[in-house]
Amino acid sequence: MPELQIIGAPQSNYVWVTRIACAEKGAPYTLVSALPHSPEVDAIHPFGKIPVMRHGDITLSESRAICFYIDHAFAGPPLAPREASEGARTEQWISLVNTHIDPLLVRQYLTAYFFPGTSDGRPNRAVIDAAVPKMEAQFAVLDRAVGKTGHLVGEGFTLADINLLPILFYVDKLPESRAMLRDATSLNAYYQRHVARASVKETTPPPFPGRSTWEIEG
Ligand SMILES: N[C@@H](CCC(=O)N[C@@H](CS)C(=O)NCC(=O)O)C(=O)O
Repeated sequence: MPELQIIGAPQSNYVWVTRIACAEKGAPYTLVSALPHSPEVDAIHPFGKIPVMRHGDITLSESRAICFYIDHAFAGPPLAPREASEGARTEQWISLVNTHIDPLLVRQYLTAYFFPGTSDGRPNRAVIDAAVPKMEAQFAVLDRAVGKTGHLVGEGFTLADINLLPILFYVDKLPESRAMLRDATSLNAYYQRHVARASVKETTPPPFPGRSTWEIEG
């Protein structure tokens, strides 16, 4: 079998999702380090985003498509239920995480800390302060969602959980969101339990170059 390559930067939550998927399936892969809009990424993603994937003649962009491929091309436990309603609920949560949770928690809030774009390089308080009330509402939704079974869908660990965990890892490192996570009892228990999974631990990215830790204190 040809080598499976996941191409992107390990700190990207979407790259991390595909790597957890590989680890859960037991699919061997090589992480090829590349930034968005680099030639190797632009050759595969029409808008230059990471991750992209190469497996022999097969190239793919978009984390959802890559995870579908990993789930169906390799042996190992299914990453999404094959039964219609639970499978659809998994897609629903992947979509909710990618279209609501990621834009607020990652693109807006986390970026205001790690890539603030301020003249002095300090966190962008205006962006953070605007995000906080909306974040509180999202934490409440997630807390309720995992309260019953400790998973986003049914009784098992699925691609829905895989999509959420990297985001929770990052919000656990920043002051306002860490406090919200700790206050959301069910979500915090869910996070602490699943962040200890081997597939998550073995793929956890190092801090951005030039930083020694992910943590930022308030
Ligand atoms: N819908 C894409 C989103 C990927 C994405 O936004 N990746 C970010 C890094 S986490 C990126 O490449 N950003 C560069 C850009 O937007 O130009 C997926 O699921 O793979």
